[in-house]
Amino acid sequence: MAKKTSEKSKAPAQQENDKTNQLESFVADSSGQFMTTNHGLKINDDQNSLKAGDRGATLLEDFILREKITHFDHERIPERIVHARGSAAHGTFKVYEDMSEWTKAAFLCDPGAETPVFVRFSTVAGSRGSSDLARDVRGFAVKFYTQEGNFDLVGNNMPVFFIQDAIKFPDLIHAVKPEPDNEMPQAASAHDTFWDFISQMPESSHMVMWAMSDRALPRSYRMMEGFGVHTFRFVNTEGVASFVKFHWKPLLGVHSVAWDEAQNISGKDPDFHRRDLWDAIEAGAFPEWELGVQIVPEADEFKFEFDLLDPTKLIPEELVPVQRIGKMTLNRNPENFFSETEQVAFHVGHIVPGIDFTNDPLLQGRLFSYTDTQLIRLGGPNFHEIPINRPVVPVANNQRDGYMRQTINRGKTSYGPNAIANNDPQQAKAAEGGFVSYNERIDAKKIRARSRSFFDHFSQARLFFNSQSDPEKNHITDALSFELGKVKSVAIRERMLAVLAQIDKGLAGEVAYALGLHIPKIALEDLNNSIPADGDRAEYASTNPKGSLATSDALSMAHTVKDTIKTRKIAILAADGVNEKSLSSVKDALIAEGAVVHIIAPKLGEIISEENKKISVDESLLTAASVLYDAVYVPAGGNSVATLEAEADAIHFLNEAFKHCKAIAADEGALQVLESTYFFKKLPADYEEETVLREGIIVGDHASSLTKTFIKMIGMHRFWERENPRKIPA
Ligand code: HDD
Repeated sequence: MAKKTSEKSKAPAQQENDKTNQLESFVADSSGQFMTTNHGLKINDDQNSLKAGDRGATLLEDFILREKITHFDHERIPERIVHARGSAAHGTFKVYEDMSEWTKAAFLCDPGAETPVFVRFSTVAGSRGSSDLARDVRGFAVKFYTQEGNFDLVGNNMPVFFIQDAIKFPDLIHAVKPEPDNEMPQAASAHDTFWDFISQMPESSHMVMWAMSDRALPRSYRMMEGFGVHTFRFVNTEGVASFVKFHWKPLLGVHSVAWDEAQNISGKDPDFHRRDLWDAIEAGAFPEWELGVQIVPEADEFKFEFDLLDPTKLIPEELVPVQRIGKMTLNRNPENFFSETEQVAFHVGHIVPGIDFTNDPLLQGRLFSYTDTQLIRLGGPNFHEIPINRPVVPVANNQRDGYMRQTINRGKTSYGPNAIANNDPQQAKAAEGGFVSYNERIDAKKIRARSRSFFDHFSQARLFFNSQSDPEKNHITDALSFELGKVKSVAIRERMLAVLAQIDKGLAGEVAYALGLHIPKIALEDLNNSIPADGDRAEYASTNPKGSLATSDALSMAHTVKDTIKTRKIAILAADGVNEKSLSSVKDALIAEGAVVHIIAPKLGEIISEENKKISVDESLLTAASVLYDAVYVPAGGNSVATLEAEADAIHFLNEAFKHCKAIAADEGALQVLESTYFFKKLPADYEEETVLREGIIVGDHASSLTKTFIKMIGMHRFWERENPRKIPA
């Protein structure tokens, strides 16, 4: 079991105060126990309420009924205003090398220390019950339970944000959430209010490019990058500070699904990402990320074309490489969704000595919001006492009372200074680990304004677009055409086209074509940020410099890890009469490489092979769908092949897998099945062995190189290049 593996690997001292053991003391297990009321009274009958006679009215006296119904009536808490839909897991983090040159954060200075973590992934806009596959930003929130208190890295799977100042956050969220009159659409940005807002917020341009890219459609939470977004500060023991951007790099690479596929998955399995994370951890295939940092010495603060404090900008990895400094492994699923995943409270303001804030105006506003929101969501100021939120180190202060207080504070004093209790609890000196804010010099006028260094709203949007592969660019064009196609107002569509024209005229032209519109001639000054300061809009004029970097490889998923099939889901289509060797040899080889293989047949139960062997079926063509798999294989066997060839659902399965650019393999004895598909006649005439890796389709002898090539193809994830030239109806 996953749980045992993670516990076994820990040193005994670590086990004593780590998070898993702390949580264990709160776990309730009712096996072998009598059922009781919440006050411990054994219940004799939980099937019938107390009545006046067996057909009589229910009596108010029935305290057992009342307790049960009252608790039930109050079981829901408000969902998060954003990031309501989420899934989480426990794990550990270890730094590779001592980082004390840059930071005194103890968990980053001791390669021997294993820090427990709890990580929650989420979508932003949808409600708790919405689909995992919405086109959306993904939250990537990590709680490190360090020996100096909790450090929360509350990031996203995209390195920038829509807005530069937190005062615009409620507007952004009101615009993207379902429209207030009819509560539509759910978990989607493809509607008028979102694009109305965005088209008047040129500062969103960069983030919009990310959100319209395939990054918004991850294949798995395990295959997403994470980013702290803001520039933070590292501070070392000498008090020397440097700027730092945090990254999470998934060891499985960064991969996405296609938009059409995402929409289908939303119907076939709206829990797709949740299930994927859960299943991988249960199977012991623990997801891993490396923590990366981009460090900029303070002296270099003004060395860049953009402002380090502007959260709509990233630092290109070409300018400041990402150093991989540690690894996070998720190795245990929560015991209880509500108590852990729902009640966890992250806060961007939970930092530890050695890490500090910058004056990024988005970060500064977040510092207020996260505690405030828990007061309503978790019902009061004691949410830090909920088991999942407790630090692993002792908590001692003079805060007292409040709803649902759990701690029984001993003694008379809840103030300081006090003489009665010798001034306990005491303040810690910096040398004793007391937190001291970075001594930043600030000499400024109090003013509502934005720095001119924030006004370049387009050059990094263009850098992102130009860095994409051709298929990725096509997907962005299609995504914008889809989203703006759902917008009813022509004026909003046109304004957005004018914004896109500032990023890339070709892109704007293609989207305009799809919308049946022309790009309007709107001057850059008129695309101003819509915050009028003293009515003087010119103060907020966007600028659009060229930008010195043409492309950045790190921004395209085309350059990601493509050499593993671990945890990939492969479908084998088969029916009675399948050739056992043709099926098993490929299946076994895939499993040996860490893939998950399902046999899909016309009906559930078993199929009988040519050799009269029973093979159990995992899914039927009715319960399965190609969108839930990464690749598909058709084994040989006369009757099986004849059945599949005549089975519309099997042919649809293959056509759809082709449409979504997945690897497809067939034993040469099953060629007939492929010949019945749409895509087969679309393959190039010169199609043969050498073109296999371009097209992602292989027909061969299961006993020769077929399996090896198929494994290589699956590792490549998708064959996006074939998407446009070989479009098929499916
Ligand atoms: Fe936020 C939740 C990430 C800007 C206000 N945010 C929340 C979560 C993530 C982020 C991952 C979910 C945490 C969880 O799983 O419980 N938020 C971000 C990032 C931002 C950002 C990366 C920009 C860089 N957020 C942001 C701003 C504000 C908020 C500017 C308000 C001024 N965020 C919240 C919140 C939430 C939240 C309302 C909702 C639930 C919660 O906090 O606990 O306070």
